[in-house]
Amino acid sequence: MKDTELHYDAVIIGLGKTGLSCVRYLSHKGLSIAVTDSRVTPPELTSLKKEFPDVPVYLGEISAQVLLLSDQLILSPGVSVEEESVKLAIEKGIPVMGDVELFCQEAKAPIIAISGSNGKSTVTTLVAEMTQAAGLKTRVGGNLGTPALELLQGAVPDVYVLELSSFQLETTFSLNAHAAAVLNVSPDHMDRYSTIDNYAEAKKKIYSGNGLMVINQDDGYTKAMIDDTRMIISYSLTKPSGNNFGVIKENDTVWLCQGENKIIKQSELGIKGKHNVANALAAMALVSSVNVPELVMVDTLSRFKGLPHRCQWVRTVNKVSWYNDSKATNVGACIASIEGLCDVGPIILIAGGDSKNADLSSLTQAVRQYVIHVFLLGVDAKRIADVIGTEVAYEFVDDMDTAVARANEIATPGDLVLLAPACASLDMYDNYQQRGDVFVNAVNRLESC
Ligand code: UMA
Ligand code: ADP
Repeated sequence: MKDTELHYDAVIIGLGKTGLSCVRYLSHKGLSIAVTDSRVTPPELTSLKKEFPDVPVYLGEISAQVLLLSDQLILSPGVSVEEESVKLAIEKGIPVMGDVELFCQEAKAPIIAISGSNGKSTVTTLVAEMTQAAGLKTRVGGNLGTPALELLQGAVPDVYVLELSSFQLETTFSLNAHAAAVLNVSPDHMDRYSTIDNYAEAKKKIYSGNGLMVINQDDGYTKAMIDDTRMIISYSLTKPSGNNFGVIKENDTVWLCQGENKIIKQSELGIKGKHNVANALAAMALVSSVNVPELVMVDTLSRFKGLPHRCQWVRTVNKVSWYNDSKATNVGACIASIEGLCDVGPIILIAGGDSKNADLSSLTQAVRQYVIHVFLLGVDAKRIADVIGTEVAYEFVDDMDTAVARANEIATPGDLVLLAPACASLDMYDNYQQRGDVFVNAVNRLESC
């Protein structure tokens, strides 16, 4: 048969984790499908060939010719709707959706949905730990790692907890979350969005439907998303009003509260830093929608010590503390990291990588205030140097081992060396985990004297 005579019920664009989960889901439904990916050897090619040897695969480009053979397109989050061939298919009237849309059309349990530039994985994990500890059968995934469609397997749970990226939200239309939060909006993925307003607009889609809106009162972008006709619970790092979540300071003690009700002291949280107080408040506000008891919230918040590669203490060598925040992949996260750890001591910062075309200027103030020396690596090292200026010393290094060795040479007792790159890792590493591991291994090789 010639290509022109071919027809598919769906073409799946992208053969990463998401693409493979869509193949499994749609094949099971008996649809005729094909897969395409711009890469010649996409990550899940071997699994696809093994599990679905008969599914046609078009590699090396996303060709409009292939897309036009289909009734609908299922787009992976790593591919933009602005991709030329996808745009052309949309113009021809072919519907485009993502895996989360397919999930929403089928999900039979309430969804708690979390987005934001930073803190998503931490809050998603906290929420899931809380609902689970409260006895609710919980399935957790989405941008966190397990593709949403895989959560549909097996018995229907009591609650789904989904981390959703702006990319996933762009191609989702049927979400009606039981409770949802955009934790914050700061510049990220500016290689995919023309303005930060466009990026915030994509995130706002998480509030579609009529569920509870959880709003961060301290973030201008999320505050602007409030719909007064809806049920709203807000949180803030200030004294809360009404039934909202916030903090109350009493002498030297900071309490996380709902209204006047003091729930847990900041010092008792397993996760550290001001940004994590906000994360804890967001998690409590979200699980209040499914009646998780306060005791369960408190127990989870004191037990949960944070996810790997997020502001993680690695080691103290010669009275210098080393922290790994490889997941600080944008400017907002890097600033939160610096401000969260500034009490530990003067900071020697290791930063750089792929800035994703972000405006880096907001780094200047935090670096000048708390950082004594910066080591810069990666493709956008020079862009960061430009915003630091001459007030703080910086050096360019070729790799992480050199950054660690040089930081070790100049650090004096009481200093803190922090890997918080403010950039994605993909110019030098497979992912942020590998970057963090390279850092941790180098730190573990340092000798104490
Ligand atoms: N790609 C191509 N050509 C293609 C398809 C993809 O070059 O034809 C590239 C993309 O540009 C991207 C990479 O391949 O750099 C992966 O894209 P993908 O859509 O195949 O990704 P998946 O493996 O399916 O993983 C996705 C999420 N990845 C992205 O959104 C880029 C994962 O989030 C998520 O865990 C997974 O689905 C399950 O839901 C990762 C992520 O980095 C952690 N997310 C971004 C973030 O958190 O900032 C949004
Ligand atoms: P995400 O999944 O959105 O990337 P994570 O929970 O993995 O978020 O945290 C990544 C990094 O973002 C952390 O290591 C920290 O540097 C920063 N961060 C976490 N929570 C917040 C927050 N609420 N506000 C600002 N930065 C944060």
